[in-house]
Amino acid sequence: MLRTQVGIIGAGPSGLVLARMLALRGIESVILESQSRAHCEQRARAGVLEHDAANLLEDIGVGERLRREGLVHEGIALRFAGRDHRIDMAELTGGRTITVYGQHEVIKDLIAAAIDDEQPLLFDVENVSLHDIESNAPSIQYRHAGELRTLECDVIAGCDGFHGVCRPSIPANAIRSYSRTYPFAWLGILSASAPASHELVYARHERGFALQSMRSPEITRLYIQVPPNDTLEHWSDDHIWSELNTRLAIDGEWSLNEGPITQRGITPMRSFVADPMQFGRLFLAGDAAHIVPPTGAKGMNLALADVRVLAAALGAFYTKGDMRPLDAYSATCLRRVWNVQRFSAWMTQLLHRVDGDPFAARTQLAELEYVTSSRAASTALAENYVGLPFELAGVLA
Ligand code: RFL
Ligand code: PHB
Repeated sequence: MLRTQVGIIGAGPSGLVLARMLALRGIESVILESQSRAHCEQRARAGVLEHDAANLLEDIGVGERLRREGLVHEGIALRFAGRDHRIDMAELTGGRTITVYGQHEVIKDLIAAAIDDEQPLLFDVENVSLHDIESNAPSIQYRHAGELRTLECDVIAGCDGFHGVCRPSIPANAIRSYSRTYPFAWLGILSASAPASHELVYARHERGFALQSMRSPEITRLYIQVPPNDTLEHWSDDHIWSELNTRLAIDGEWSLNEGPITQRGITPMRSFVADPMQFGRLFLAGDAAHIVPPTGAKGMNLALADVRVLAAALGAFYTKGDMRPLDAYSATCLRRVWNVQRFSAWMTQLLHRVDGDPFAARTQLAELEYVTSSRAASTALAENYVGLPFELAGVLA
């Protein structure tokens, strides 16, 4: 039998950052992760850190490589009707920026720091199950290295992503979920070639959405909108490049730098919120509690915002015996979650093609023209994209 204060399930951004923030407050935790370390460190996912998310990683002591290798961007381009329209985010938000740094790089830095600090962190854990979550003494059962074990704790943090075991451990009548699926998915590739633009390009085209992002000055990350049930077998390399070239075409000089495709995948798009994000002594954070479509680049950022609230609430619980911030955890997080859902759904409808809806196509173009010509509308996009401050009170009051 093992004991800790906080049992954390999942070593994604939310679980690893939570453990670190707790350790900095003198609170013990154990992280249980079902995948191998190599798998966690290689999974290609998010790429954009909001202004305050990058600062948070620096504040908790894992910002050294991020500051050295991360690419700070002051603007993004919206590309439509053959032209680029730059949104100068820094100028519109009083100097706030985003940092382009792959999620798997964040994960590598967090795992290295956890190991340096002797943070208990088990990979390749199987058969995880939660017990007595309504009591003050919940526990987690799991199998590791062939042995069945039990971890007793005061609190469980469910940081195990959308397909994890934590959310389904909450009785169905104690949780409500809200969801929306979209009639499209994203096909994403990594190309071993230099990005053709040094800022992100979000393109709206009659044939569908396309995005040019990057991972480094040598690696381009590209996405295209595809039908929801599409599979990679339909997409030869030539087909992918020709579609990217068509959708990202612009009047005048511009062409993509094509290179070897080193990774590819298709991601379905959904919006999802579980309410409440807590039940008894189980607290859900990150993708375990909510999913946003990737158009706003918000998933990892929202996960970090959740665990920041949870770490502070657990701090109040352990140092002062004050349960109130923990009791308010879900309500505190959901304010930000719904605002980010709103923004992500808005960005999605602004840029994607909806088959058979010419009216939507025309209002979409009108909205893009408005967003790129009105300072008020550009500012609304910019302040949400770089991320609203973690303390929302002053913004949404
Ligand atoms: P994660 O990262 O899914 O981590 C959950 C961890 O839990 C483990 N796990 C379990 N462990 C133990 N027992 C079990 N039963 C378990 N079940 C699962 C998993 O192996 C995993 O290690 O969730 P977390 O920490 O909440 O982090 C969320 C983010 O990963 C996610 O929101 C982002 O990747 C979303 N996202 C983006 N977010 C951004 O902020 N900016 C972006 O630019 C951005 N782009 C993206 C994205 C996600 C994408 N995909 C592939 C979904 C682009 C894409 C294509
Ligand atoms: C990425 O670089 O992977 C990326 C960038 C912006 C998004 C989504 C993904 O909106």
